[in-house]
Order: sequence, then C-alpha cells, then structure tokens
Amino acid sequence: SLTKSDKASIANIWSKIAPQAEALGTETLERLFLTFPQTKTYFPHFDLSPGSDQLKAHGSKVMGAIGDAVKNIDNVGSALSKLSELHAYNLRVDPVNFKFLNHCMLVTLAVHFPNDLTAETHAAWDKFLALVTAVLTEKYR
Ligand code: ZNH
Repeated sequence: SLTKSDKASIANIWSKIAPQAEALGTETLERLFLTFPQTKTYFPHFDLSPGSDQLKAHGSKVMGAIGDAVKNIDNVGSALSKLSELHAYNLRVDPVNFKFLNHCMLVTLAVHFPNDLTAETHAAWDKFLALVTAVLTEKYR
C-alpha cells in the first residue's frame, strides 16, 4: 500500500501534470495505440490519428479520473466506483490493457518530468496506477 512519502510524491507529480493534463493524457493514448495496437479495438468509433479532437477529449477524461484518484488517494474505490462499473459492465476492457496504459503513462511522465521521476517516485506512481487499475477492474466477473 501507499506510504506517506509515496502519497507526497504522487501529489507532487500531479501538481505538475494538472496544468497540462489534456496534452499528457493525449500523449499517453498516442503511445498506447502505437505501441500496443490491439488496444485500438476498443475505439472503433474514434478518429485515432495523433492529436485528433476525440483523442484529446478522451486523454483529458482519463487524466481527469487520475486527478480524482489523486485527490481521494485514501478512498480511490469510492471516488472511481462509477467508472469501475462502466469499465466492467459496459466497456468490458480486458484488464491486461490497463498494464499497457499504465506503462505508457509512466513513459510520458518520465519524458516530461525527468528530474522528478527518480526511482522512488517511479515506484510510487507505479503503485498508485496499480491501485487505480485494481479499482477499475474489481467489478469484473
Ligand atoms: Zn477507460 C471511457 C478512465 C483504462 C477504454 N475511461 C473512460 C472514461 C474515463 C476513463 C474517465 C470516460 C467515462 C465517461 O465518459 O463517463 N480508463 C480510464 C482510466 C483508466 C482507463 C483512469 C486507467 C487508468 N479505458 C482504459 C483502458 C481501455 C479503456 C485500458 C482500453 C484499452 N475507456 C475505454 C473506452 C471508453 C472509456 C472504450 C469509452 C470511450 C467513449 O467515449 O466511447
């Protein structure tokens, strides 16, 4: 689970993401679709060309949910419970894809905040994304 210092570094990195959440969310998705093209099958209704309006809107939503999780770090389960239902019952995203998304988000953060992504911060953010994933995939059956 997250230590006090994990939570502090997660909040610190989030304060740097927040002003450019849409751009970083969009870059995360661009990396996801390029590196793990099978993830595109969930978005047949989207224009997935880099920088498309739909990609930006979705990047912004995904980062927004990450922000909600950061702000409710001791209660991510209830903060994201609606989203958890959506992913389990409606979207039925294979949980393996969350690992791919988390990886692409970490790469994006490392590229934009190289000085902040120490080994410790990296580990903290990785644990945090695993927690978000656990919440978003817990209702699957
Ligand atoms: Zn998801 C949707 C978040 C993962 C797929 N998402 C969504 C949304 C959000 C999210 C916020 C919106 C909702 C509403 O609108 O209400 N996700 C998220 C997060 C994560 C995720 C946070 C992690 C971390 N997803 C995911 C994955 C996938 C997905 C991995 C696959 C690949 N999502 C999805 C889809 C959708 C969503 C398909 C729908 C879209 C539209 O719009 O249509």
